[in-house]
Amino acid sequence: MKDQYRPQDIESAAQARWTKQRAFAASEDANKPKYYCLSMLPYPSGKLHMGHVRNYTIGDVITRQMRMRGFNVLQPMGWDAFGLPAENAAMQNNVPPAKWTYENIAYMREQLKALGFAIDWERELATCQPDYYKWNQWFFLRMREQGIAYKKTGVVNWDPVDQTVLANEQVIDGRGWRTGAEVEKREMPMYYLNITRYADELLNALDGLDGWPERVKTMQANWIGKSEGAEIHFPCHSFGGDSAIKVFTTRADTLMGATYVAVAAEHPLALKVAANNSGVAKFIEECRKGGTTEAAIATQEKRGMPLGIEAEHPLTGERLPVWVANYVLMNYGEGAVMAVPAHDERDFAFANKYELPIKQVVACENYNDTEWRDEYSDKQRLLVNSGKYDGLGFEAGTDAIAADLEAKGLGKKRVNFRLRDWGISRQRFWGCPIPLIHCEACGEVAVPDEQLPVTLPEDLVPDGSGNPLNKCAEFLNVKCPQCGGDAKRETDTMDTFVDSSWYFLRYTSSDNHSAMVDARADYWMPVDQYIGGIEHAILHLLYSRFWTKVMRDLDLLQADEPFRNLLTQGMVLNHIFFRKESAGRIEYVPPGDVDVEYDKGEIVSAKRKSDGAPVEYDGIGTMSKSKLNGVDPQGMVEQYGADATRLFMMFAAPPEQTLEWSDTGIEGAWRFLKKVWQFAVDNCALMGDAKPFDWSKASDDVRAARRDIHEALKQANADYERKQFNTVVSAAMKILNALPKQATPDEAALVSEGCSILLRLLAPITPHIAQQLWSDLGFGDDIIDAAWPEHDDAALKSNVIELVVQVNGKLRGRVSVPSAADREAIEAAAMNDANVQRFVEGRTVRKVIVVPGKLVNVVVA
Ligand code: ANZ
Ligand code: ZN
Repeated sequence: MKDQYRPQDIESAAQARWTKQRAFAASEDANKPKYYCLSMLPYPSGKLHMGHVRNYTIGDVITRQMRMRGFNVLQPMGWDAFGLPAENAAMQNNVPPAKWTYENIAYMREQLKALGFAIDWERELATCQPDYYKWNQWFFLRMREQGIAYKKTGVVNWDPVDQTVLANEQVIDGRGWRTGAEVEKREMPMYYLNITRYADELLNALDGLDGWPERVKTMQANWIGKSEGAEIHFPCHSFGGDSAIKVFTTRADTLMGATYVAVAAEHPLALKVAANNSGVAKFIEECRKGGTTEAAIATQEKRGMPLGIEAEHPLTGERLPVWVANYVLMNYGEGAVMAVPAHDERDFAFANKYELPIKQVVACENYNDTEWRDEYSDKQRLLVNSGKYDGLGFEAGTDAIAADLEAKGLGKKRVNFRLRDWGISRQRFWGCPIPLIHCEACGEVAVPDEQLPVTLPEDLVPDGSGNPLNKCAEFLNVKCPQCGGDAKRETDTMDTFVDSSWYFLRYTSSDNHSAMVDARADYWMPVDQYIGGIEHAILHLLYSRFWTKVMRDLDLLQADEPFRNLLTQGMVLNHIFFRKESAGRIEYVPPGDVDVEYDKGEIVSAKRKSDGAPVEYDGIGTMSKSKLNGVDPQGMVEQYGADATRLFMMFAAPPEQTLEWSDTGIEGAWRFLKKVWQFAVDNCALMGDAKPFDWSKASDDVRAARRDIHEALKQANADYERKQFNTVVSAAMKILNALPKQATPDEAALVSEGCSILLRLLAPITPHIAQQLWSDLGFGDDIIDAAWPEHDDAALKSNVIELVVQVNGKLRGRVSVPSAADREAIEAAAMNDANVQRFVEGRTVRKVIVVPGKLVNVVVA
């Protein structure tokens, strides 16, 4: 073996070996338990960042350990390759998004390979490949047949200067990101997926996801937002006929306190009034400009206008004024509310502002109708001023009122969800084309299955003036599949969340060109461990769950849920330095270009290396491009090797916590690996001579060292189980420390066993060095095929025990004695202890009490 640890050599050798062996090519094997380990696929932005490295190292550690534990493991990788950044880069550099994307993929693939991940590259996919997105299109058509994909008018952001639709992230403070023009809302027909059909299942099934973090489940539950309440109709004859204003309420019990009805600005009734009322029209126009997020609406000043029409109270027939109000959301419930100002804070503020009547219907002492108190909306109180419903509580009151409404045909109990259907149409180029054709004679026609995929031209360069597909005759012009006449292709593409909603299924059947997935999906699904960022806690995970359930219902899959266990890794952080330029502009300085002075672990001063001038410290934060505090993993791998990089990542923090970048950390990792290497070099010959050994005949020292090793192993295995890889690394360090540095021939067996445990424990984390030493030391050819080490219970039994020594019942010392020691030997050891002697000196020992295995009490007078 080589004297020096040189990661550059051994890492590429190990990687070449695995590639040649197709070591990580997974195949379905009914005789082994399967384990599907998946990390979220990266967006091919150009190069890997530290967050990727951390994510994929966690996944790889799990993958490799499960493999050594005898599981049939699949760890695939792919590219979330459609999306906006490729279009932006295309505009900047005048290259087609396809070229930019495929080049990035090629570079990042090599980066991943250099990190030594145990990936089955034969299943690699990129979502921008026709072979992949063909199945988006195929499945979209199946969903359309089922009514799960349907068309309705939606609102988009429109840049009037560039004449283009903007994604939400391209709208900054209400203006287009490129033109700075005020963004308009435009209505256009779009496709939606009926995820709300699955709302109940998506919510209820969260209970079964034991392997998911509670907080992610809570976020999903809140997003789905189930409310139990009632739908109530307020008859309104202003526009003739029998129409009624429908509202959704969670407080039907307070119906007798309703004093007005309020509708959203976009509500059809408001629009009808606006047609002949310029004041109302103006108000609606203003509301449209305001923020549309729930948070913005909750905090903005409540404003409204009377519509000049009335509605009837469904139980009393009383006439109530109808208002339009900016605090009513069009896309929640019915887009209208029954206002109960006495018991709803928003209605209360509104009624006070516009002097609308307030009628208390829930018992509260000292009710004051000008000062809101939270107890006014308390559900634990009884109804008052509500006629026959007086004295009823929230539930009984709701039931009674709902029953009376139902009898009159004016309402019923109902559940409402916050979740909206998923709008998937994007008026963008770099995405999966929606497979539809517009024919003047036949209308909207599906592209026949045998004509799929509808391929996106890979040579177009967007120029900022909308979707280039609209100007591409070759793409646009087709024959109608129904009548054969001239027709036009749909140019909208799908939301890129579609691509990532089922990629994990395609991996299982990636070479099947005649089906979206096949029976292999049932072998591998569900994913046993999914690893990724918390930023995907809601949408990506919810869409994937939904998509999986739809595929199940269309008999393509058996699984109900895609991901059995979810690990959300913490962010990678680094220091942030900056200085203020003369114009007050902030200039960030990369931490690598800063010399810092510490005092008691705190940064007290910092200077820029390149010019020696002072810089200010802004604390620690997520590595980000804008703050220039990212560290490029490439440099780290080149300098220290993949193993040291991986080791540092795993040692610095448990996977779910934030990880603070540190130069000393990576150096520490590197030094530890050098020590392991040195230990192997020093003891190589000795280990070659190691023979099977009867541990019961070992010396005390050997037994003590072996106990330490097996104790560390036991701890490490428990830590692997709970994915605390940082303490696995500590255990490996303990084992190295427990091994004699200059071992004697007597210790050959100990060193050999300890080293083989150490290498196998480290193999998932630092696979290259583990492989090299495993074979150099003659343990075997391939450590990836070695059995996972389990501790020996017998080794944990101590042959030395520690006893507490008391003098007159007070703790005065501790002594170690062989576990087989008799009374006299124990007594002698206790009396020999220096501290005990101090307390006994000059006194008469009356008696010595020995409690075997526990303590010795010396009684003195
Ligand atoms: C009368 C009432 C009385 C209400 C009361 C509350 C308290 P969650 O729990 O989030 O589902 N609401 C209904 N539709 C709305 C819309 N489109 N925009 C704004 N607010 C709307 O909230 C349901 C409650 O939010 C409903 O119950 C309704 O006000 C309001 F003492 O109706 B409530
Ligand atoms: Zn036609």
